[in-house]
Amino acid sequence: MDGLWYTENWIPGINISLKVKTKLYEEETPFQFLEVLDTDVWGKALFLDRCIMTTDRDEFVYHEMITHVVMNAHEEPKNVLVIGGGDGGVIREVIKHPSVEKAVLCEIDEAVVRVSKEYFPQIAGKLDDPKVEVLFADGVEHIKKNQNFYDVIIVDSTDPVGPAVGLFQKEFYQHVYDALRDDGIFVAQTESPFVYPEIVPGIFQTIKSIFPITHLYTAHIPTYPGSMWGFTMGSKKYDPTTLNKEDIFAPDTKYYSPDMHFAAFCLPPFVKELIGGK
Ligand code: SPD
Repeated sequence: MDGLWYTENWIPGINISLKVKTKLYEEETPFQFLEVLDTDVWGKALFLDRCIMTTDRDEFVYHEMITHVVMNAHEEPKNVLVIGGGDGGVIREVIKHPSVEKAVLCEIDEAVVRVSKEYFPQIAGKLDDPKVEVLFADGVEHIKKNQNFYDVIIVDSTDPVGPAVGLFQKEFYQHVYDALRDDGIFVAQTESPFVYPEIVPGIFQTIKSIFPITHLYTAHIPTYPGSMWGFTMGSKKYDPTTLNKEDIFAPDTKYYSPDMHFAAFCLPPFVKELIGGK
């Protein structure tokens, strides 16, 4: 291959390589290795510990789909917590919902916020909105201290290695349940059913053991392993699969729509089998 390429190892035998124009920034933070690259095809890309977190070109898919499915399911989300998500993409989508009074971002690594504001203003640009509070803290500790408070919790973590390991454990999901109000709903990014079939079922079953309503849904994110990406939501009351299509709010979105809301829950048989469904 000619030129400069950056490779992320997905699993043994599968990598993704992006052709790179230049490296714009790198920093060894107290939590992870952060890089910003300018790529030929994907625009600027943010990497943490050598994994793609977001790119200019496909970030909208992930940020819209992790946000609007649960935000629409809740009748009137006022207090919303985003754990992780320091690039600000989820917050940008959350505050499009007029019912939101306060959106808290709890990001453990201030460098992610600082660097995203500088290199990804179109993603991070709403982090200074007056409705937004940014906390540089451990999400696990934050939810332990805020029981029965949030309407919606969105867990926009890195993969279950490094600083995010605790965000995939049963104890954490129980704290999320406790931090939600009686009609609260949460969603987490839960990896690729295609590339990580050994971890997706365990995460799904753990969430299902805590929440009365649990669904896995997917979206197609070209730069994430396998492209087909999974999200798992757990809810105390609202079921996003039974909404009225006319009530679905898709605020200036490019991937999410009323049709995509329902389509995302249509799973191919191999994914249903993976999570023990029919
Ligand atoms: N394998 C990549 C998973 C990353 C999920 N979080 C991305 C952060 C984007 N806001």
